[in-house]
Amino acid sequence: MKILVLNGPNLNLLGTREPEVYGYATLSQIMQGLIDEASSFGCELETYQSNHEGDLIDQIHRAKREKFSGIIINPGGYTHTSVALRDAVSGVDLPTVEVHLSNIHAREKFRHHSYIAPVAVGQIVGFGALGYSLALRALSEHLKK
Ligand code: CA2
Repeated sequence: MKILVLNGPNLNLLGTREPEVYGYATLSQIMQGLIDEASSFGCELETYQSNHEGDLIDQIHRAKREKFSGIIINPGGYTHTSVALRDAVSGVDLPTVEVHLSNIHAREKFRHHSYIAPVAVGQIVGFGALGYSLALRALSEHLKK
C-alpha cells in the first residue's frame, strides 16, 4: 500500500523559525521519522513538499495515476485559500487526511476555515509533528475497512 505525503508552502522552513508555533524539528526529520514508522503499518511512503499550488495539484493527480491508496496532506496556507487544491483532492477520490501542526481553530479567524476539510476523511490539528503519525495510523485503519 502506497501513501503520498504532501506538504505545502513554507513548510520547508520548519525548524528554522517560529519554533514556538511549529516546533524545532525540520520537515526532513519529520518525514524521515514517518517513513521509518510506515513500514510497521505495511505502508510505503513517498513525501513531497512544494511552495507552488500547481505542483501540489500535479502530485495529487499522480497519486491517482500511479495507484496510491491515499494521501496525507498539510496544505499550509493553501488550506484557507485554494479551491483548486480542494477540487484536485475531491477529483481524484483518494482517501485523504488533512494535517496541521498548529491548532488552526485556536489561531487567527482566517485560519479557521479549510477548503480541504469537507473533502478529507478527517482533519488532525494541534499535535505538532505527532499529527503526521496520527494521520498515518488513521489512514491505514481507514484503508483496511
Ligand atoms: O499548522 C500548520 O501546519 C499550518 O498548515 C502551517 C501553515 C499555516 O499557513 C496554516 O494556517 C497552518 C504555515 C506553514 C509555515 O511554516 C513555517 C515554519 C517555520 C517558519 C515559518 C513558517
